[in-house]
Amino acid sequence: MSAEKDLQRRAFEALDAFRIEIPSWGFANTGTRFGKFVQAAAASTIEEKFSDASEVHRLTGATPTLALHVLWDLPHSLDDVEKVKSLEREYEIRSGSINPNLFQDQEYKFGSLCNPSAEIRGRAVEHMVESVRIAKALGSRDISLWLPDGSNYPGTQNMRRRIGWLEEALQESHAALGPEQRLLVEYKPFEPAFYHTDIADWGMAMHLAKVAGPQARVLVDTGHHYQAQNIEQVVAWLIHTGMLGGFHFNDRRYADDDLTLGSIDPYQVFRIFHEILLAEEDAVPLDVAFMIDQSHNLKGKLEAMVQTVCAAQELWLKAALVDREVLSALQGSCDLVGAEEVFRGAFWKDVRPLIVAWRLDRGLPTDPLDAIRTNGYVDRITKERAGRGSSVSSYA
Ligand code: LRH
Ligand code: MN
Repeated sequence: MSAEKDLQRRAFEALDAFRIEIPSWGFANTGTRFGKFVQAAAASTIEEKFSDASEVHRLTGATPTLALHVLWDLPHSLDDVEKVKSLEREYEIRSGSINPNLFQDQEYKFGSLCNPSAEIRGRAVEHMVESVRIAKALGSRDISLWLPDGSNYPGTQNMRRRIGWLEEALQESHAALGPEQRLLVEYKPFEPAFYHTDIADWGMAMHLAKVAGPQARVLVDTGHHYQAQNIEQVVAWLIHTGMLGGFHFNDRRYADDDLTLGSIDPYQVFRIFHEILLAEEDAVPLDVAFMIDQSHNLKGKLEAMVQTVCAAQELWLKAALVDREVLSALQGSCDLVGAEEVFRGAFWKDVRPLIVAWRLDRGLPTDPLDAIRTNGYVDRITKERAGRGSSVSSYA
């Protein structure tokens, strides 16, 4: 087989294997604490979110599942399951990770699972168990937990006591899991708490996942790191310890900006993908969920989502084509420049012709971004959804 044919074969294999989950809230009107710029085409019903997700999957071939946030997407909890199942059938999109909402109820002012009130902690655990039940009813594997819990001023909370409450709550939540299910623990260094956050970094999340039980893993949101942190090194550690469960991909210039993947530092995503592919080549058992977690405050929601998936496919393929055998030899002989040129060279390689060939071969539009900008779907939903207005207060 010619080198060119072999390259195409490897490229097609990598793209066929690449799947990334999209967040329902990525289609909704979202904003910052300074406000929200409403888009007429934004989705506000669960049906509209499935419709938009289906359009993204139709154009990219890479997004068969939709992440759901319990209170935003199933406000009637288990009573909404049948409706979601019928939408799954209608739009051929499966429900993905189930995300509990432990951050918007007034009673969570001083925390949810870490609240000093045992009564409030109890209700927060009930919501966790309910989220597990919803996931079971939908056939979803992952319950993806992010906790805003923390404090704003030194001396106002007992941080060690809160760790104990958290361990108990996660053990109770883990106990409700079905045999195939997983509990993903997401960490974040700050916001909305600005003095301490109870699950602030990967070490804390890993400890809590281990204490929770054997089906718990750590979720890495790329936006949840201090500027100077080496995220791919965190990923390498989580792979080495068998605790990596998944990612929330987005990009940032400063903090948890939730910008579109690859818009600020595409090389960051490439370096993360390399760690995953390296582990796969080393036959390290991996079961990693790729998910997008962004808020499209200014870009058109569909456009931003399609742009994100295309960028992720491109960065995944660049990383997949790193010659890791040659790289390993150069690393072993400490040929620094040689190794760097092989590694960064792959990042600089233009893989778009290979992606176009794959899309053609798979009956997908060769340019999904141009397709969503011109195929009339956005115009149609803009008309259908116009004049509805949207609350400018809550996040999504
Ligand atoms: C918190 C977070 C979390 C989601 C939310 C929408 O910053 O990353 O994963 O629940 O964004
Ligand atoms: Mn996240």
